[in-house]
Amino acid sequence: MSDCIFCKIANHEIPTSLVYEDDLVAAFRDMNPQAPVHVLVVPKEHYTNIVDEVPAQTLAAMAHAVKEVARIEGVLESGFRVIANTGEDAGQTVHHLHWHVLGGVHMSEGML
Ligand code: DGP
Repeated sequence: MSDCIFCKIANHEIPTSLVYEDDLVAAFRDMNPQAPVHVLVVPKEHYTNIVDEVPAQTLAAMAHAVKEVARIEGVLESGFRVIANTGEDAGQTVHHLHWHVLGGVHMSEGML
C-alpha cells in the first residue's frame, strides 16, 4: 500500500535498522518503546490486521520471526509478551498488521 509507513519500512523504502528480516517478514524497534525490548514484527505484504485473511505461511513466518527477535534481543529464556492490537477498541493506530514483542522487564499483571 503506497501510503503505509510499515510497508515502506518493511520494504526498505524508509531506512530503518532492522532487527530481523526474511522474505516475508521484517522486525524493527518501536519508535515509542514501552519496555527495554520493544520490537514490531510485520509482514512485507500489506494486511490491515490479524483478521485480514492473512495467509498461513505469513503467520508462520511472523511466529518464526518472534522467536528470532526474542533470541537476538536476549529475552528468549526470560520471557516476553506478544500483542496484536486489532481495531479501534484495542487502540490499533497503524493499520498494517504488526505484533509487538515486549520484554526485558518483569511485567505486572493487568489486562493480561
Ligand atoms: P498500535 O497500532 O497501537 O498497535 O501501535 C503502533 C506502534 O507503532 C506504536 O507503538 C508506535 C509505532 N510506530 C508508529 N509509527 C512508527 C514508525 O514510523 N517507526 C517505528 N519504528 N515505529 C512506529
